[in-house]
Amino acid sequence: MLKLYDREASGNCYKARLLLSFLNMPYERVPVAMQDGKNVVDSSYLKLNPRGQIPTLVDGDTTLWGSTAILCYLAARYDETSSWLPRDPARLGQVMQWLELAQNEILAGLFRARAIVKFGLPGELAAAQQIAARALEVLESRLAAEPWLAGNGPSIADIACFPYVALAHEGAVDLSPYAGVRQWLARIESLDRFVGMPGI
Ligand SMILES: N[C@@H](CCC(=O)N[C@@H](CS)C(=O)NCC(=O)O)C(=O)O
Repeated sequence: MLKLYDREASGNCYKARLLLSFLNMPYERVPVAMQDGKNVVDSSYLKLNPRGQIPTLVDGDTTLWGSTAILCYLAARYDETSSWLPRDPARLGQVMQWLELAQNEILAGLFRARAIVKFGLPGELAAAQQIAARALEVLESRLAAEPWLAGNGPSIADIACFPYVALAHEGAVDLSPYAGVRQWLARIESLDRFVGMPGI
């Protein structure tokens, strides 16, 4: 069975849990504790993930770390419809474009603001909130006119960008100026087999 090294409060782990739920895949969760802002891991975990972070996925002989890699793998391996990770080159490129936003402005902005406010981790809140606003403007530039980030249906682009935007309130980031983004959040939450996490 698939094994996900995980923590309930982690938005990056939640990305994997959300896709696994949409794909209706059973899996085992292995909780990783946090102490002083760092994961409590041993050398056997570092062999799986040399960064010491979560999430990490183990599927038989395949071990992958990082939410982006895990989303791509699960969709490519288990989504028989190819809708979560489209094969069409232009749409695949669009998905990758939003995965890039998820790993850059969304992490440096929305993730960091939440880490500072909710978990007391180091960082400059005002700077993180400014980057968060930039990420939300970029999302709004697409979502004001289109329902989904890439193509005309949900994909892993939406899953990758969703958690830290939906958790914006935990980083004192105001979503009220972004009507398209707020409608998109509700659209994702109304999909079949959607699951939440604490705060969502
Ligand atoms: N780019 C990575 C970021 C992973 C990440 O930041 N994980 C956090 C939890 S959300 C973590 O493990 N933090 C504790 C640590 O770095 O020791 C991803 O998307 O998976």
